[in-house]
Amino acid sequence: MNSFGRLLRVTTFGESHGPAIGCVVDGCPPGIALAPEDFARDLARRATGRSRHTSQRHEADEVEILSGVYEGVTTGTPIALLIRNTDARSKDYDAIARQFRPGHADYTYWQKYGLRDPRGGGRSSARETTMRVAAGVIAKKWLADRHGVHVQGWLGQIGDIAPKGFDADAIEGNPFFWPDAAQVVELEAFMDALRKSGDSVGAKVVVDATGVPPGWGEPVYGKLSAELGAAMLSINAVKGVEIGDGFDAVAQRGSAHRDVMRADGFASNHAGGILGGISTGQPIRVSVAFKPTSSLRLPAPTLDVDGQEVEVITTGRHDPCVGIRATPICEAMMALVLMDQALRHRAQCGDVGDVSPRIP
Ligand code: EPS
Repeated sequence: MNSFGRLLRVTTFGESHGPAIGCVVDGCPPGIALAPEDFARDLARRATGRSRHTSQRHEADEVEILSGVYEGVTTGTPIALLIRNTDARSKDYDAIARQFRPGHADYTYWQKYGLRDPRGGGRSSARETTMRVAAGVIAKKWLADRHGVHVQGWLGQIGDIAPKGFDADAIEGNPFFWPDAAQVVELEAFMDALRKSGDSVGAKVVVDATGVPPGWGEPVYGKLSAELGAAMLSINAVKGVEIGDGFDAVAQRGSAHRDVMRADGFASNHAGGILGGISTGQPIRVSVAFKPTSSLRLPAPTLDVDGQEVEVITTGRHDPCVGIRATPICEAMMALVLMDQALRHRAQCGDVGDVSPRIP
C-alpha cells in the first residue's frame, strides 16, 4: 500500500536513488491557491544538509506541479507533484548491498520481496517523507483557510534530554525544533559528541493541532485517534504513538484523567482533544517516538544474503537522529488525516451544523 486517506487520498512513489520522487493528492477541493513556492518552507524544514546535525546529502527539493492546478488554483482534479533526486551517491551502498544492517528494513524487504534496491534504502528510505511533507502543505493550507486550524510540532525529547521550558516562539529558531532556546548549546554539544562516537539516538516529536472544531472523526473503525496513530506509525523509524497523556494514563485515576467541563471551557486536556475517536474542540496532541538510526559506522555482527556471518559497517551520509528532521513530517501527517476527516465529516454531517452547548 502506497496510498492513505479516503476522501483526500495521497499516493507517494519513488526511491531514494531513483530519478525522482512524487505524489498524487486526489480529492482536494477546487479553488485553493497553490504555487510551487508554497512548498519551500516546510520542505526546507525537513530537508537534509541544513545543519551539521543531519545527513549531509544536499537535495534541492524543488517541487514541480504536474497537474491539478490551473491559473494558480486547484481544479479539483488529481494534484501530481514531482521532486527530482539530484544528489544520490549510490556507491556508498556498494559495500552493504549484500548485507543486512541490524535494526534496518533491509532484512524484512528482502524477506518480503526476495530482492531489494539497496541504494539509499530504496523505497524504505526516509527520502519518501519529502512527499508527505509536500502533500501536507496542501492540507495545512486548506485547514487554515477553511477552519482556522493550525498544526505545529516540536521536539519533545532527544535521548535523555527533555525541554526544561516551553516557548512556542523558540521552536523555529534552532535546527532541533526545540522549545527552550536556553538548551540549544547543550543539544549541539550532545549531537557533536554523538556524531563523533559514530552512534545514533532516538527522539520524541510532539504535534498539536489547534482550532479543530468538535465532531471530526468517525466511530468505530475510522476513529481520529486510530487514523492519526496509523499515519504516524507509517513514518520511517516510528515505534510508538501517544494521544494526549498516552501511556501515562495507565497510572492515573479516572478522577484525575477526566477533563472536567465548565461553561468557560475544559479544565484540562488529558484526552489530547479526542474522545470516542471524535475531536472535542480542544487542541489535538499526538506524541511520536522515533528509534535511533540503524545506519552506523560502528561495526556489528550480521548476516549477508548467503546466510554467512559477516561484520557490517555503514559509511556514507546518515542522520545520527532521524527525529531531528521529523517535526514537519509529523505535522504533515496530522494535517492530512485532519483534512480527510474534515471532508468526511462534511459529507455525512454537514447539515448538522453547530450543536449546543459548545464548550469554548
Ligand atoms: C536515508 C539515508 C540517507 C539520507 C536520506 C535517508 O540517504 P543517502 O545515503 O542517499 O544520503 O540522506 O535522507 C534523504 C535523502 C532525505 O531527503 O530525507 C535513509 O536511510 O533513510
